[in-house]
Amino acid sequence: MAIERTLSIIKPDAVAKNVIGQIVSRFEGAGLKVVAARLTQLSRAEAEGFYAVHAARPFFKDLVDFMISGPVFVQVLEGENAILTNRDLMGATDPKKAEKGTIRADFAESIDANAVHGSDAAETAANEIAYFFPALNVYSR
Ligand code: RTP
Ligand code: MG
Repeated sequence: MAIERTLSIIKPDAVAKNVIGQIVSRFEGAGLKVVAARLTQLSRAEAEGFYAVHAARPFFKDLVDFMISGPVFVQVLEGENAILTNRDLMGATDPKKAEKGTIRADFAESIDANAVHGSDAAETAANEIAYFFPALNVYSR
């Protein structure tokens, strides 16, 4: 299996609930390492740029409004199959459809306030990591 990196965001709802540590523990428990991290307040332009792929979707404005409603915890996770491992830990986009024991099933309220983001493929992971972290601020260990 390949060692990969993926971008994870703990969204404003989960930061407000004070469960950053509980969510990071799940990543660590699955063998993923945090190799970059920062708590930050996204600007509207940053959030729009990050979710540009969804710009034409009807939920885009609500999504951006939500992502700038409070600080987010952005991090790079590294490990075997990190992209899929993270998506499995997150669960389905809609927490009502997410499997028991996943982060979204346990911490998310709705499809809009759904606790976490995770890159969905190798190319998006590379782009999303570069969007938030210059290469010299990512620390393999
Ligand atoms: P994310 O990008 O945040 O990790 O979520 P995802 O891959 O599971 O879902 P995606 O299709 O990329 O959608 C991005 C975010 O937009 C919101 N959304 N709302 N109302 C809707 O039908 C709808 N569909 C998506 C969700 O908050 C989702 O996380
Ligand atoms: Mg997505």
